[in-house]
Amino acid sequence: MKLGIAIASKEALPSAFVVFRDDIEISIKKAHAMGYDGVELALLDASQIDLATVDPLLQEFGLEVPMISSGQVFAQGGLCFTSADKDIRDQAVSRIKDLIDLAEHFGAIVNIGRVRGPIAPEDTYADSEKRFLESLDTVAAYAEPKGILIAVEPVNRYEINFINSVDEAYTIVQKLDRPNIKIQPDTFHMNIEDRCIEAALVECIDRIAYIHVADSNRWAPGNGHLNFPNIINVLRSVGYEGYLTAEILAYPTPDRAAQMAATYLRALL
Ligand code: LER
Ligand code: MN
Repeated sequence: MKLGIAIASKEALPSAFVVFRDDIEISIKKAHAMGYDGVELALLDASQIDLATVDPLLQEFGLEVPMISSGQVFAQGGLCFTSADKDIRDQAVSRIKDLIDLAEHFGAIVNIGRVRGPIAPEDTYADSEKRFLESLDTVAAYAEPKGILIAVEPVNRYEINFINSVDEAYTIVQKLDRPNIKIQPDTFHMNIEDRCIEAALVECIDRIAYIHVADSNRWAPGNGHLNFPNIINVLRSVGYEGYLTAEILAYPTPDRAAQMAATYLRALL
């Protein structure tokens, strides 16, 4: 397993949930110094990344970009896959396609988190799910010939009312015959939504491509009551070789949070 850390630019929306919010050069240098293998880029749109700047830095510090996350696409303008407004769905799909093009450059996975959209009060689960699946199918079909995986992230009920548990995500993505659609569990959300974190990870392992790690209080792993030694042993036993990426509150400071996560997780790996 490899270690990642979620980062965004200084201009990122407050809702971008990352540890480092800084010049990408500074974040890459720090991530390398702390022992991370990769940086997850939280983006509003693909134009935020200047490859002429980023590529040499990644090469110099030996880091990968394993994931491009898309939460800000929803947070900024409410663009999402469940919207009853076709124009909003089309804009969300188009923004994700741009992120897929960028992901192809890095060989990164593209995350579908809050951009999946909520179930609106006037809407039904069935209609929302149908629109979500149509959009997901479109972006996965676009990503497939590029060799890019799309990872649907279950997010807890206090943030969104659709696809909360890993079980629910698994059941929904099985409805499409697309092997490049995966699931991206986040241990913080799983602690709220899943009956048993370890059991859900084992049951859904064939679809799990990437994992966000945070403790029960969303601090760096090791600061709450999740049993990370056990979670990591279970993942190892089922052959998981992907990323564990720290997506944690930047407490007490971004540097301290990032270093605590790296030190604690590296010792377990
Ligand atoms: C995104 O990865 C996530 O976990 C969300 O909770 C951010 O709001
Ligand atoms: Mn997450």
